[in-house]
Amino acid sequence: MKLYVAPYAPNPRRVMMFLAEKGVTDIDVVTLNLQEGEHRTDAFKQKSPLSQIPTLELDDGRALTESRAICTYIEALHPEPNLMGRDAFERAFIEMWDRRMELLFSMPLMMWVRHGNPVLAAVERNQNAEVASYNQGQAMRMAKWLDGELANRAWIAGDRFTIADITACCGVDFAKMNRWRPGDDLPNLKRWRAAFAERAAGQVAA
Ligand SMILES: N[C@@H](CCC(=O)N[C@@H](CS)C(=O)NCC(=O)O)C(=O)O
Repeated sequence: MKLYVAPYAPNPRRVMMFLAEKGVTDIDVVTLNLQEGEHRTDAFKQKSPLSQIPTLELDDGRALTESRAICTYIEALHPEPNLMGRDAFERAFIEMWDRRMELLFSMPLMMWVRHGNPVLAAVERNQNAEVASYNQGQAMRMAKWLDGELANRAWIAGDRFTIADITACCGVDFAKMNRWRPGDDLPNLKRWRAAFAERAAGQVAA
């Protein structure tokens, strides 16, 4: 199998962190240069019609895009350590937290960076300062709420590490490009990020 990624890109990093936690090393990682549009070639669109990464290409030529779908596939191939839930309730509970982290936290953080950081002008070709500002506000409100949630537990979906932690971390780390990271005003989020750094997923370069 081949996994198409790019340096600094948060969604491919989500999959790379998932693989690191699983200890999976038998996937070829292919690095694309987004600034030079290597993901927009006709050949790559055959694999990823929306020109997005991560893209996982199976040995038989079938492909998956969408980071969470790729993680679901990896979880099925490598069930341990479990990152997406063991029974019906836990699977749904972790999915609930993962979707909250993706849609309500990491997405606004990423949109803030994509629309607000000049370094990404070649990738986000319609940068809009108002979009950046709106998403920054959404993300900061969510960060405060999440900080309160983490006052009473170690990890985002409970007392064990799951995909929801990986998803949140992708957004948090991407926002470093806009010089933001959880500080002393968000002590529980800061503690959570420090604990993340000790794990296998925490060793995957941002
Ligand atoms: N929902 C998708 C989002 C994928 C995505 O936005 N990937 C970015 C990199 S982080 C990308 O391919 N950007 C290239 C572009 O938009 O031109 C997922 O979770 O995989």
